[in-house]
Amino acid sequence: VKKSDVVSEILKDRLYVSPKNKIGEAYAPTNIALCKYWGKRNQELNLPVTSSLSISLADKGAAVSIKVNSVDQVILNNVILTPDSGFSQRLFKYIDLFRIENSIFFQINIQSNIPIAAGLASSACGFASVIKALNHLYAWELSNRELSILARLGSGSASRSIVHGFVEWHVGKRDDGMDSYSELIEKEWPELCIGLCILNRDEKKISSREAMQRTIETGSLYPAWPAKVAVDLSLLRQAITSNDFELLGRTSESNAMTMHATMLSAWPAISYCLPETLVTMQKVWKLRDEGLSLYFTQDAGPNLKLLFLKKDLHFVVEQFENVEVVNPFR
Ligand code: 2P0
Repeated sequence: VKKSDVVSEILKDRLYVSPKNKIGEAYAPTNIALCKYWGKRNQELNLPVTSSLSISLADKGAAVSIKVNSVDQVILNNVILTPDSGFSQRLFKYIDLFRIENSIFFQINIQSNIPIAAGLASSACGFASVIKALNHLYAWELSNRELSILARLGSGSASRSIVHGFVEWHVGKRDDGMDSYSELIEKEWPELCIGLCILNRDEKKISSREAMQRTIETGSLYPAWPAKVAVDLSLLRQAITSNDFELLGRTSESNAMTMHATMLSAWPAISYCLPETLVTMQKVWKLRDEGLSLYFTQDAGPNLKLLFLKKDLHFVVEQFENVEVVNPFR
């Protein structure tokens, strides 16, 4: 099954019609996984080995506008990208799924307020906002389920960035991935805070795609990963339903540490930690020993995301220099 087969299956006779609107506009929040997506069973369609569960980051994300243009062009945060930039190429390869090449060209204007490729899921909100903007431009009126399947073709984690709130991406069983989509968990948690500890903004040296694949192929601990995810997903659902913050924090932190352990067991081993990452982890553990209800999670980069409740906001901001706080349910 190819990406284009999935697109035709979803859009059917709506594919290749002309844009209905002059401009397509959309916003998508980035998301942070509390139970991670780590490993693909199908690399073409970004089909995961396991389900995953995330929280969308409200106003941290990407706003996109797309309009028909005389040439293909990407403007990222007010800078025109050269056509051969990696970002531009990856984006238009995705756009090509929805047009007959050389028949229509687009200007894509992206405003993103998160560091690109610093392990803060920029591809997640990037592809999610682009598919939502195309949906607006063409007036396809796709459901969130269909949008999440199409966003996944751009980047796995993008399937979780269609909506705000807690989201579960169902692993699915089918080869065409029509049952591998994300869904809102209808539960709000207004006291929940996420603190973004940006320790380094450099582009990462190993992409998630490459790291996942190497972990699957050589990681001696990877076989234990699916069972760990099954347990953690169930604990997280329970934590969310019962507002049990300790359970949410403990499960999220343990899930992230286990994901990184699978990478450490690969060869050559992969570590996204910098010295600052380890120093910050130890600080979290020390504060927790002293009674603070504070946890972290880490993705494919050196930055940590802190999890805590609103009652501890002032203390956390005092303790962690430059932490940027997001309230996902504000
Ligand atoms: C996640 N990550 O669940 C995991 C945890 C990073 C660590 O999804 O190859 O950019 O585009 O499907 O979605 C980052 O990987 O990978 C990611 P592709 P993606 O958030």
